Amino acid sequence: MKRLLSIQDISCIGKCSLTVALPIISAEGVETAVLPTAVLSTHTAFKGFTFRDLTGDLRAIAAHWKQEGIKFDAIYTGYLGSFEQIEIVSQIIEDFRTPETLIFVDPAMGDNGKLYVGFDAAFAKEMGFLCNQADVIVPNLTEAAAMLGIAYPGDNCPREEYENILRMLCSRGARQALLTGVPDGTDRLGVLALNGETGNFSEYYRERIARSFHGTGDVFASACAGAMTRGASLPDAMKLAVDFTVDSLRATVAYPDHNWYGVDFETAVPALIHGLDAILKK
Ligand code: PXL
Repeated sequence: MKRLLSIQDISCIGKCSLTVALPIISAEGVETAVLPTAVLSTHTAFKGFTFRDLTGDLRAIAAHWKQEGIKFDAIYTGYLGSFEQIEIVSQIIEDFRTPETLIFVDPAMGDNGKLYVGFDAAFAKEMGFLCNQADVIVPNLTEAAAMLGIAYPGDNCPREEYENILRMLCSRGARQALLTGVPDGTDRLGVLALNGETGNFSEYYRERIARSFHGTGDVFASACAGAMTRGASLPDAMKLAVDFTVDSLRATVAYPDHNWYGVDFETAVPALIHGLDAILKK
């Protein structure tokens, strides 16, 4: 069985980061080890959340794994809370990566043109350096623009602009870059990816669901990272992950009194498993 290490916070309530990555990637048939970077009572969209920083533990945990000879087939990083955490995570990636390890970085920092509470342009630049070490990165437009230090392009610019953003991200070092939240006309939304080694673009769109929830990017990234760890290509994994995200959103809004803080991805897990099986049998 493949083993993936997921490095991000654990928000006890909120359905994002590790509470999303663990169930989704496990369901995809991948052992999911975790390195929790912080414990929060809720994600940061709630008011008054508690925050226990675990930065001081990260190096010792990784050193113990080294001593035990533990290896990972993939390392998937998400929300990170400080410059120091980015630096430590970058070091852990270098210490544990082999030519076969999949390094998958979701620079979870913002959405809809705004960075989350506590992040600024300098932090985004630092996250950009982590992305340069990765095999696959999956920023949304807000995160990509912030890392490149360009203005948020909005979500109705010409397609060439999205392609240029991907070229810039790959030219900095990421082997494959994928943009989430890319529009296709007014009523479709999806992902556009560039394989920096072949120069090939791939894309996949579904109907736009006019609601947004926290953690949706984590649902997408987890499904995509897990599928790639099983051996799916990025074009196959991203389709699977977009369908899973749309299914999760649909399941959420189907309830009149649905959560405002996260998506009901749990309902969509059976279809995710079948979809991944179909890809692996191709
Ligand atoms: O990736 C979403 C996320 C993860 N972790 C924390 C967050 C958020 C989004 O707000 O606050 C702590």
